[in-house]
Amino acid sequence: MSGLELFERHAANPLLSAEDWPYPVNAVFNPAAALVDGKTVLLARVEDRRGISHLTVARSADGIADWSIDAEPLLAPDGAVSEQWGFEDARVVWIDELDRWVITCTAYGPAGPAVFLATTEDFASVERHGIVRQPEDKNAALLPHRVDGRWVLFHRPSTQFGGGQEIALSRSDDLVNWSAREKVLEPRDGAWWDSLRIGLGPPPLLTEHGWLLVYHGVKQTVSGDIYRIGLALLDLEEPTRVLRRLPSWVLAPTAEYERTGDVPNVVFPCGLLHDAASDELRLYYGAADSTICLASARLRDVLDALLSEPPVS
Ligand code: BMA
Repeated sequence: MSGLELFERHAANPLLSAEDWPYPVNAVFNPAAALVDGKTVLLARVEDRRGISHLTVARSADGIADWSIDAEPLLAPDGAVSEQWGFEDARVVWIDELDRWVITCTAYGPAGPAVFLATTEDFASVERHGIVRQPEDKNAALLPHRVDGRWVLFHRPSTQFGGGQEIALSRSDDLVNWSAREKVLEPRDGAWWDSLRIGLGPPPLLTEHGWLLVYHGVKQTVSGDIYRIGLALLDLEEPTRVLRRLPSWVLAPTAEYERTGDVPNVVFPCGLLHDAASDELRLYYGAADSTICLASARLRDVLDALLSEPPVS
Protein backbone atom coordinates (compact mmCIF):
# COMPACT_ATOMS: atom_id res chain seq x y z
CA MET A 1 0.00 0.00 0.00
CA SER A 2 1.48 3.30 -1.06
CA GLY A 3 1.51 6.09 1.47
CA LEU A 4 1.76 8.68 -1.30
CA GLU A 5 -1.16 10.94 -1.97
CA LEU A 6 -2.45 10.46 -5.51
CA PHE A 7 -3.45 14.07 -6.03
CA GLU A 8 -0.96 16.89 -6.39
CA ARG A 9 -1.74 20.41 -5.23
CA HIS A 10 -1.45 23.24 -7.72
CA ALA A 11 1.43 25.62 -7.01
CA ALA A 12 -0.94 28.59 -7.36
CA ASN A 13 -3.13 27.44 -4.43
CA PRO A 14 -5.22 28.93 -3.02
CA LEU A 15 -6.69 29.89 -6.40
CA LEU A 16 -9.41 32.09 -4.96
CA SER A 17 -10.06 33.68 -1.60
CA ALA A 18 -12.32 36.33 -0.05
CA GLU A 19 -9.92 39.12 -1.11
CA ASP A 20 -10.54 38.26 -4.79
CA TRP A 21 -14.30 38.76 -4.49
CA PRO A 22 -15.88 41.84 -6.08
CA TYR A 23 -17.94 42.49 -2.93
CA PRO A 24 -17.19 42.09 0.80
CA VAL A 25 -17.44 38.45 1.96
CA ASN A 26 -16.03 36.32 4.75
CA ALA A 27 -14.93 33.22 2.83
CA VAL A 28 -15.22 31.39 -0.52
CA PHE A 29 -14.93 27.61 -0.62
CA ASN A 30 -16.37 24.19 -1.64
CA PRO A 31 -17.00 25.03 -5.34
CA ALA A 32 -18.81 22.97 -7.97
CA ALA A 33 -17.00 22.87 -11.33
CA ALA A 34 -18.11 22.75 -14.97
CA LEU A 35 -16.55 23.18 -18.39
CA VAL A 36 -18.60 25.62 -20.46
CA ASP A 37 -17.43 26.47 -24.00
CA GLY A 38 -13.89 25.50 -23.01
CA LYS A 39 -13.89 27.73 -19.92
CA THR A 40 -13.83 26.56 -16.34
CA VAL A 41 -16.86 27.69 -14.38
CA LEU A 42 -16.83 27.39 -10.61
CA LEU A 43 -19.97 27.78 -8.55
CA ALA A 44 -18.50 28.86 -5.26
CA ARG A 45 -20.02 28.79 -1.82
CA VAL A 46 -19.67 32.36 -0.61
CA GLU A 47 -20.16 33.01 3.08
CA ASP A 48 -21.13 36.60 3.72
CA ARG A 49 -20.29 38.62 6.78
CA ARG A 50 -23.47 37.53 8.54
CA GLY A 51 -22.44 33.86 8.22
CA ILE A 52 -25.08 33.12 5.54
CA SER A 53 -23.91 31.47 2.30
CA HIS A 54 -24.95 31.94 -1.33
CA LEU A 55 -23.61 30.58 -4.65
CA THR A 56 -21.66 32.76 -7.10
CA VAL A 57 -20.08 32.02 -10.47
CA ALA A 58 -16.35 32.49 -11.22
CA ARG A 59 -15.00 31.88 -14.74
CA SER A 60 -11.46 31.35 -16.04
CA ALA A 61 -10.01 30.32 -19.41
CA ASP A 62 -7.43 27.97 -17.88
CA GLY A 63 -9.18 27.10 -14.61
CA ILE A 64 -6.26 28.48 -12.62
CA ALA A 65 -5.85 32.23 -13.04
CA ASP A 66 -7.55 35.42 -14.28
CA TRP A 67 -10.92 34.65 -12.75
CA SER A 68 -13.87 36.77 -13.67
CA ILE A 69 -16.29 36.74 -10.76
CA ASP A 70 -19.96 37.69 -11.09
CA ALA A 71 -21.05 40.76 -9.15
CA GLU A 72 -24.34 39.07 -8.20
CA PRO A 73 -25.02 35.60 -6.76
CA LEU A 74 -26.48 32.95 -9.07
CA LEU A 75 -28.48 31.48 -6.20
CA ALA A 76 -29.23 33.25 -2.92
CA PRO A 77 -31.92 32.88 -0.23
CA ASP A 78 -35.16 34.56 -1.35
CA GLY A 79 -37.14 34.62 1.88
CA ALA A 80 -38.29 31.00 2.22
CA VAL A 81 -37.77 29.64 5.74
CA SER A 82 -36.14 26.45 4.43
CA GLU A 83 -33.28 28.49 2.91
CA GLN A 84 -33.10 31.36 5.39
CA TRP A 85 -29.59 30.36 6.50
CA GLY A 86 -28.32 30.04 2.97
CA PHE A 87 -27.25 27.78 0.13
CA GLU A 88 -24.09 25.72 0.55
CA ASP A 89 -21.80 23.25 -1.22
CA ALA A 90 -23.12 22.97 -4.81
CA ARG A 91 -22.45 20.13 -7.24
CA VAL A 92 -23.21 20.50 -10.96
CA VAL A 93 -23.60 17.93 -13.70
CA TRP A 94 -24.44 18.27 -17.42
CA ILE A 95 -27.53 16.24 -18.31
CA ASP A 96 -27.87 15.60 -22.06
CA GLU A 97 -31.48 14.49 -21.77
CA LEU A 98 -32.46 17.79 -20.13
CA ASP A 99 -30.08 19.84 -22.26
CA ARG A 100 -28.96 21.77 -19.18
CA TRP A 101 -26.86 21.68 -16.04
CA VAL A 102 -28.40 20.37 -12.86
CA ILE A 103 -27.26 22.03 -9.65
CA THR A 104 -27.72 20.24 -6.35
CA CYS A 105 -26.87 22.11 -3.16
CA THR A 106 -27.73 22.37 0.49
CA ALA A 107 -30.59 24.66 1.50
CA TYR A 108 -30.14 25.47 5.17
CA GLY A 109 -32.96 26.44 7.49
CA PRO A 110 -34.24 25.82 11.04
CA ALA A 111 -35.30 22.25 10.17
CA GLY A 112 -31.70 21.48 9.17
CA PRO A 113 -29.91 21.06 5.85
CA ALA A 114 -31.98 19.81 2.89
CA VAL A 115 -31.11 18.91 -0.72
CA PHE A 116 -32.19 21.65 -3.16
CA LEU A 117 -32.27 21.24 -6.94
CA ALA A 118 -31.99 23.94 -9.61
CA THR A 119 -31.11 23.94 -13.32
CA THR A 120 -29.22 26.34 -15.54
CA GLU A 121 -28.43 26.55 -19.25
CA ASP A 122 -25.63 29.10 -19.01
CA PHE A 123 -24.75 29.86 -15.37
CA ALA A 124 -26.26 33.31 -15.96
CA SER A 125 -29.71 32.47 -14.58
CA VAL A 126 -31.21 29.52 -12.70
CA GLU A 127 -34.55 27.81 -12.54
CA ARG A 128 -35.43 26.72 -9.02
CA HIS A 129 -36.98 23.28 -8.59
CA GLY A 130 -36.95 23.30 -4.80
CA ILE A 131 -36.20 20.76 -2.11
CA VAL A 132 -35.88 17.16 -3.29
CA ARG A 133 -34.70 15.56 -0.03
CA GLN A 134 -36.06 16.79 3.28
CA PRO A 135 -33.83 17.66 6.29
CA GLU A 136 -31.48 16.39 7.33
CA ASP A 137 -29.86 15.53 4.08
CA LYS A 138 -26.93 16.96 2.07
CA ASN A 139 -23.88 16.18 -0.13
CA ALA A 140 -26.08 15.35 -3.14
CA ALA A 141 -25.40 14.94 -6.85
CA LEU A 142 -27.13 13.33 -9.82
CA LEU A 143 -25.62 10.86 -12.23
CA PRO A 144 -25.47 12.38 -15.75
CA HIS A 145 -27.90 9.87 -17.25
CA ARG A 146 -30.66 7.50 -16.17
CA VAL A 147 -29.70 4.03 -14.98
CA ASP A 148 -32.25 1.37 -15.82
CA GLY A 149 -34.70 4.11 -16.81
CA ARG A 150 -34.45 6.11 -13.59
CA TRP A 151 -32.51 9.13 -12.37
CA VAL A 152 -30.06 8.40 -9.58
CA LEU A 153 -29.38 10.92 -6.81
CA PHE A 154 -26.52 10.32 -4.39
CA HIS A 155 -27.00 11.96 -1.01
CA ARG A 156 -26.20 11.74 2.68
CA PRO A 157 -29.20 11.52 4.99
CA SER A 158 -28.46 11.96 8.69
CA THR A 159 -29.82 13.22 11.94
CA GLN A 160 -28.24 15.49 14.52
CA PHE A 161 -28.03 12.54 16.87
CA GLY A 162 -26.12 10.16 14.65
CA GLY A 163 -27.92 7.71 12.37
CA GLY A 164 -27.23 7.65 8.67
CA GLN A 165 -23.82 9.25 8.08
CA GLU A 166 -23.26 7.03 5.05
CA ILE A 167 -23.55 7.72 1.32
CA ALA A 168 -26.92 6.59 -0.04
CA LEU A 169 -28.81 6.94 -3.31
CA SER A 170 -32.45 7.37 -4.29
CA ARG A 171 -34.08 6.91 -7.69
CA SER A 172 -36.74 8.85 -9.56
CA ASP A 173 -38.70 8.79 -12.83
CA ASP A 174 -39.35 12.53 -12.82
CA LEU A 175 -36.83 14.24 -10.48
CA VAL A 176 -39.79 15.00 -8.19
CA ASN A 177 -40.77 11.72 -6.54
CA TRP A 178 -37.90 9.76 -5.01
CA SER A 179 -37.58 6.17 -3.88
CA ALA A 180 -36.53 5.14 -0.38
CA ARG A 181 -32.79 5.41 0.05
CA GLU A 182 -30.43 2.56 -0.71
CA LYS A 183 -27.05 2.26 0.97
CA VAL A 184 -23.92 2.83 -1.15
CA LEU A 185 -20.87 3.34 1.09
CA GLU A 186 -20.49 3.38 4.88
CA PRO A 187 -17.93 4.91 7.22
CA ARG A 188 -15.26 2.45 8.37
CA ASP A 189 -15.02 1.54 12.04
CA GLY A 190 -12.72 2.59 14.84
CA ALA A 191 -9.53 4.42 14.00
CA TRP A 192 -10.05 4.73 10.23
CA TRP A 193 -9.67 8.16 8.59
CA ASP A 194 -13.28 7.91 7.36
CA SER A 195 -14.80 6.54 10.57
CA LEU A 196 -17.08 9.35 11.80
CA ARG A 197 -19.05 10.08 8.61
CA ILE A 198 -18.60 10.26 4.87
CA GLY A 199 -20.27 12.22 2.08
CA LEU A 200 -20.21 12.35 -1.71
CA GLY A 201 -17.85 14.88 -3.23
CA PRO A 202 -18.36 15.86 -6.90
CA PRO A 203 -20.90 14.05 -9.11
CA PRO A 204 -19.56 10.53 -9.80
CA LEU A 205 -17.46 10.42 -12.98
CA LEU A 206 -18.25 7.89 -15.72
CA THR A 207 -15.16 5.77 -16.53
CA GLU A 208 -14.65 2.55 -18.46
CA HIS A 209 -14.27 0.65 -15.18
CA GLY A 210 -17.17 2.13 -13.24
CA TRP A 211 -18.36 5.34 -11.59
CA LEU A 212 -15.44 7.07 -9.91
CA LEU A 213 -16.65 8.18 -6.49
CA VAL A 214 -14.68 10.93 -4.78
CA TYR A 215 -15.80 11.38 -1.19
CA HIS A 216 -14.89 13.23 1.97
CA GLY A 217 -14.30 11.26 5.14
CA VAL A 218 -14.28 12.67 8.63
CA LYS A 219 -12.35 11.47 11.65
CA GLN A 220 -13.06 12.77 15.13
CA THR A 221 -10.06 13.62 17.29
CA VAL A 222 -9.58 15.31 20.66
CA SER A 223 -8.58 18.48 18.84
CA GLY A 224 -11.46 18.48 16.35
CA ASP A 225 -12.60 16.78 13.17
CA ILE A 226 -10.24 16.12 10.22
CA TYR A 227 -11.73 16.10 6.69
CA ARG A 228 -9.84 14.08 4.08
CA ILE A 229 -10.58 12.84 0.56
CA GLY A 230 -10.89 9.22 -0.60
CA LEU A 231 -11.94 7.17 -3.64
CA ALA A 232 -14.16 4.25 -4.55
CA LEU A 233 -15.37 2.68 -7.79
CA LEU A 234 -19.03 1.76 -8.33
CA ASP A 235 -20.69 -0.57 -10.81
CA LEU A 236 -21.99 1.29 -13.87
CA GLU A 237 -25.27 -0.62 -14.06
CA GLU A 238 -25.88 -0.98 -10.33
CA PRO A 239 -24.29 2.01 -8.58
CA THR A 240 -25.08 0.69 -5.08
CA ARG A 241 -22.50 -2.01 -5.83
CA VAL A 242 -19.04 -0.97 -4.61
CA LEU A 243 -16.33 -2.57 -6.75
CA ARG A 244 -13.24 -1.13 -5.10
CA ARG A 245 -12.38 1.25 -2.25
CA LEU A 246 -8.95 2.69 -1.53
CA PRO A 247 -7.78 2.13 2.06
CA SER A 248 -5.71 5.35 2.20
CA TRP A 249 -6.95 8.84 1.55
CA VAL A 250 -5.76 10.61 -1.61
CA LEU A 251 -5.60 14.12 -0.15
CA ALA A 252 -5.40 15.27 3.47
CA PRO A 253 -5.14 18.76 4.97
CA THR A 254 -1.37 19.21 5.24
CA ALA A 255 -0.73 22.52 3.45
CA GLU A 256 -0.74 25.66 5.54
CA TYR A 257 -3.92 26.95 3.83
CA GLU A 258 -5.69 23.66 4.65
CA ARG A 259 -4.57 23.57 8.27
CA THR A 260 -5.39 27.18 9.07
CA GLY A 261 -8.62 29.05 8.43
CA ASP A 262 -12.20 29.32 9.70
CA VAL A 263 -12.41 25.54 10.11
CA PRO A 264 -8.89 24.08 10.34
CA ASN A 265 -7.91 20.71 8.88
CA VAL A 266 -10.52 20.53 6.13
CA VAL A 267 -10.23 19.59 2.45
CA PHE A 268 -13.74 19.37 0.98
CA PRO A 269 -14.15 18.47 -2.73
CA CYS A 270 -17.25 19.42 -4.76
CA GLY A 271 -15.93 19.83 -8.37
CA LEU A 272 -14.18 17.37 -10.69
CA LEU A 273 -13.22 17.92 -14.34
CA HIS A 274 -11.57 15.42 -16.67
CA ASP A 275 -9.56 16.59 -19.67
CA ALA A 276 -9.71 13.73 -22.16
CA ALA A 277 -6.70 14.99 -24.17
CA SER A 278 -4.26 15.03 -21.23
CA ASP A 279 -6.15 12.51 -19.03
CA GLU A 280 -5.86 15.06 -16.22
CA LEU A 281 -8.38 15.01 -13.41
CA ARG A 282 -8.87 18.39 -11.81
CA LEU A 283 -10.32 18.32 -8.34
CA TYR A 284 -11.57 21.66 -7.01
CA TYR A 285 -11.95 21.75 -3.26
CA GLY A 286 -12.47 24.05 -0.33
CA ALA A 287 -9.56 24.45 2.10
CA ALA A 288 -10.28 25.11 5.78
CA ASP A 289 -13.73 26.54 4.86
CA SER A 290 -11.82 29.62 3.70
CA THR A 291 -10.43 29.33 0.16
CA ILE A 292 -10.75 27.53 -3.18
CA CYS A 293 -7.96 25.15 -4.23
CA LEU A 294 -7.06 22.69 -6.98
CA ALA A 295 -5.34 19.30 -6.94
CA SER A 296 -4.70 17.10 -9.98
CA ALA A 297 -4.04 13.48 -10.84
CA ARG A 298 -4.08 11.32 -13.97
CA LEU A 299 -7.29 9.35 -14.34
CA ARG A 300 -5.22 6.34 -15.48
CA ASP A 301 -3.20 6.40 -12.22
CA VAL A 302 -6.34 6.76 -10.15
CA LEU A 303 -8.02 3.81 -11.87
CA ASP A 304 -4.83 1.71 -11.61
CA ALA A 305 -4.70 2.38 -7.88
CA LEU A 306 -8.34 1.39 -7.44
CA LEU A 307 -8.09 -1.71 -9.63
CA SER A 308 -5.02 -2.95 -7.74
CA GLU A 309 -7.16 -3.20 -4.58
CA PRO A 310 -8.99 -6.46 -3.93
CA PRO A 311 -12.64 -6.46 -5.04
CA VAL A 312 -15.06 -5.38 -2.32
CA SER A 313 -17.13 -8.38 -1.42
C1 BMA B 1 -19.52 20.01 6.47
C2 BMA B 1 -20.12 20.98 5.47
C3 BMA B 1 -19.05 21.65 4.64
C4 BMA B 1 -17.87 22.11 5.45
C5 BMA B 1 -17.40 21.03 6.41
C6 BMA B 1 -16.29 21.48 7.32
O1 BMA B 1 -20.49 19.54 7.34
O2 BMA B 1 -20.85 21.94 6.16
O3 BMA B 1 -19.62 22.78 4.01
O4 BMA B 1 -16.81 22.45 4.58
O5 BMA B 1 -18.50 20.62 7.20
O6 BMA B 1 -16.69 22.57 8.12
